[in-house]
Amino acid sequence: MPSPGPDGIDIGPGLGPAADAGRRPGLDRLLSRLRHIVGDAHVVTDPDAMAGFLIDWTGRHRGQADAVLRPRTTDEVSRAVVECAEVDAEICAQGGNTGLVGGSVPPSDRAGSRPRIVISTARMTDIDDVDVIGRCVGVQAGATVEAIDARAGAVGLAFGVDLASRHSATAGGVVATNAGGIRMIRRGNTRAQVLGIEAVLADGRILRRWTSLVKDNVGYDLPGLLTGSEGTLAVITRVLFRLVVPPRASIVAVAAIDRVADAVELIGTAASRGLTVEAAELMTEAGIALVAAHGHRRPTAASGPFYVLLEVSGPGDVESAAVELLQGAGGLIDAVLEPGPARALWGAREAHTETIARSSVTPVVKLDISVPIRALAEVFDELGAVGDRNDSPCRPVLFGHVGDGNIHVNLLDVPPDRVDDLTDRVFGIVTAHGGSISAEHGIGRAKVAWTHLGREAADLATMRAIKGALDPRGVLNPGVLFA
Ligand code: 2HG
Ligand code: ZN
Repeated sequence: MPSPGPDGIDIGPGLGPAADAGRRPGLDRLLSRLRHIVGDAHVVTDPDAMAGFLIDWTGRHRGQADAVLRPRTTDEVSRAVVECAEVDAEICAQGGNTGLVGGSVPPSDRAGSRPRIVISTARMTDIDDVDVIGRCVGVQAGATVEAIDARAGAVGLAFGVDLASRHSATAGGVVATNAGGIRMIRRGNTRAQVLGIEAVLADGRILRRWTSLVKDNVGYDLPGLLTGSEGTLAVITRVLFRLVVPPRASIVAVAAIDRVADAVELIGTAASRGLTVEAAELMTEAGIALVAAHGHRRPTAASGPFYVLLEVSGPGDVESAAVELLQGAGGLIDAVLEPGPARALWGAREAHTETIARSSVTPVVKLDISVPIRALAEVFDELGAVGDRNDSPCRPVLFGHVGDGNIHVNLLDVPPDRVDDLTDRVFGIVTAHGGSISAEHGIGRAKVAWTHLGREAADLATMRAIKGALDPRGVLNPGVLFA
């Protein structure tokens, strides 16, 4: 589990199991039955041992629960959920706890009397043998992105999802949030990688849609529905992932550039010359200066207001094609390039999240948004200025997946009473440009109050109807996605 970010502001009552646990009918009996199912050692109730499961990565969201359950199999999850249903217990599923919107920790309040259990997938890490011909692999929900990719790599394939938190982020987590990540521009989001799913429904039944068939059109796309459902519809226990053929060779280039538009143009030119864009990231001098101050190598000798990282592959001599591309690029100040995977060149980009977390005196306000690519440059300008007003001063650091129109808006040193105002301001800019308030991190607890900005009334009502049908008692991840 990753360490939480900087010391958080406690936005709810105390961390840990509720002191008033005695007032929860059926809790003692539930805990004893859960111990019977998974073994004593895997029903954690000690406050110190539970602490890491009850605070999210950003340090902004702290929850309370009566126990953390660590099952090993789908069958154990199913039996545990049946027991929880008996006493109307709330269930929060948790993978690597690397989410950035508070969706992976339980609620902070204990208003009701229902018991509350965190189901951690930490022990569910099995990865099946890869189906090399069908190019897919079945994994348990707790398998990490890194482990899945390593297993695929051993047979010459790759996992289509990749992200900086790869060593902790899990299959269940990336599916529950429909994670994007750095390969989205090339491979699509997590939903595009999901062929099949196994999940435990709110009443304990096991839902299994598991087929590697390329064509299988029988009814609703339930794996697609559960992908991105943020733990509100079922507990995901296993996933059948599509695997991809990695490029034979790639080149990673980082260029210091004058304008956001130069990055957009570079990506377009690369594609029009027959290069395949494997990744395209944008950073600013504010972000690069911050990571450099924390010991990371500056990517280029000369600095610029913006930096674009481009990873390309293609037929023929990719290196020469990349050099040619950069030589003809507009607004170019300086550039370096290395053969992929070029982890060191990626380092400055991938260090952003951790470094930003360590550099803010208050938990970072993280707003993951997307806008149409044509509006990117203007939106970057407007977002860069959100902290300029005296009533809500803050330090913005913007970076993101430029090819997807996805900007990670990180606001540092935000006084706690200005969080909502700044969020309103950022989302105001985004919606005015026809963008989305959540590009890839989900809604979680952090953005529930703004969901109406992203979906129309009939759309929200349809989502609520689905939630009501699958979880009529509202026990699965309460407070996430819906108020
Ligand atoms: C990334 O792209 C992640 O590195 C995290 O989505 C973004 O820290 C963030 O805001
Ligand atoms: Zn991202």
